[in-house]
Amino acid sequence: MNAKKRYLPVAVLAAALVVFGGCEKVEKVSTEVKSAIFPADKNAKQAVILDTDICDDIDDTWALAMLLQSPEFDVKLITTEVGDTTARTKVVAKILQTVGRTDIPIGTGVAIGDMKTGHRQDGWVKDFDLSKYPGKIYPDGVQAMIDTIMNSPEPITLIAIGPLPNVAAALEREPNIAKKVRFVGMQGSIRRGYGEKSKPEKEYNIVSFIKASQTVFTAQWDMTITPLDTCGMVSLDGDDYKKFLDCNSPITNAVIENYRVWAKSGNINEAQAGSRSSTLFDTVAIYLAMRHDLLETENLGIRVTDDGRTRIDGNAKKISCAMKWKNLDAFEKLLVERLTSPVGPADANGR
Ligand SMILES: [Ca+2]
Repeated sequence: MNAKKRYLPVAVLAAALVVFGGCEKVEKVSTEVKSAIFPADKNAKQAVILDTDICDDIDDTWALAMLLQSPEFDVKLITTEVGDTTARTKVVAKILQTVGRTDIPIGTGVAIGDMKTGHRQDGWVKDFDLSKYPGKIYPDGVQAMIDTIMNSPEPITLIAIGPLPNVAAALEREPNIAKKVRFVGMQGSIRRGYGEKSKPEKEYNIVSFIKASQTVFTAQWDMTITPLDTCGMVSLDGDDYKKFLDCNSPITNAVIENYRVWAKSGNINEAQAGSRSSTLFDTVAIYLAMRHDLLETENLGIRVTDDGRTRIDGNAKKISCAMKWKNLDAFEKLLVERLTSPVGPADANGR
C-alpha cells in the first residue's frame, strides 16, 4: 500500500489546526507545515521506541515532549541510558504521569559511565516516589527493547537521542532486532561541529561510547541521523519561544520547569529560560522519524573511527545523513506548534 494514501489531505490538517489549535489559536500555518503528513487514523501510526539520556542536556526533554505531541507516533517504549539510569527513569515517569501518558512503558537501561554528572534534572523529581508510579517500568530496559521489537507485528522505528550503550547491548544480545528496526538518531559531526563550526569535531554521543557507536553504525539496519551539521542549529527565541512560554499546558510547563532546574544546576543564568531555549539537538531526530522534507539528506558511507569521529568513507555502511536545512525556520515553527497543540497521540487513547 502506498503510504501516502494513508494520510489526511493538507486541507483537512489545516482545518484541524484551526478548530483544535493549541493553547492559543493557531493563527498561521507555514507552507512547509501545510505539507506535513499526518496519519489519517491510529492504524497508520508509526511504532517507535525512544532511547534517551534525559537529564544530561535539556534537549532530550524537549524531544520527548515533541514525541508525545506528535500524532504520527505510537510510542511503544521509552528506555533510559547512561549513568544513573534509574534517576533518568524517574524523570521520564514524572513527565508521563504529568501529561497522562502512563500507558507508555519505561525501560531502565544499562547503568554505565559516570553515575554523578549529567543528572541535572534531579531537583524536579526530588519529591517524586517512583514506587507509587502507576505505569509499567521494566528494570532491564535492554531486554524490554529487544522484546518490544521482536514481539512487534510491524517494524519499529528506534529513535536514539544519546550515546548508544543500550542499543549496542540489544544488538549484541539479539542481533535479529536489526531486521525489524529502522534506526533514527542524533549522533555525529560530519562537515560541521558544535556552534556551526566549519570543521567536524568529536560529537558527545559518539565519543563517549565509541565501541557501542561502532556496533550500531555497522548493524544491518536502515539508518538516518541528524549530525551536528543540522541539529546543532536549532533553538527557539522571539515570538516562537514566547508562544511556547505562554502556553501553560501540562507538557509545556513540565519542559519549562525542567529547563529552569537544569539551568540552575549547571550554573547557567536561570533567566535564560524566560527568553530562549538552549540548542535543541535531539528534536531533529524526532522530526526525522516522521518526515525529512525540511532537510537536505545525503546517503553517505559513515565510519566511526577509533578516536570517536564520524568520517565519510565510501567503503563504510551507507547512512542517510541530514546535512543541511532547507527551511530551519519552518522546523522551529513546527516544533512550537507541536509543543503547544492539544492534538496528540493521547487522544487516541480516549483522553
Ligand atoms: Ca540526548
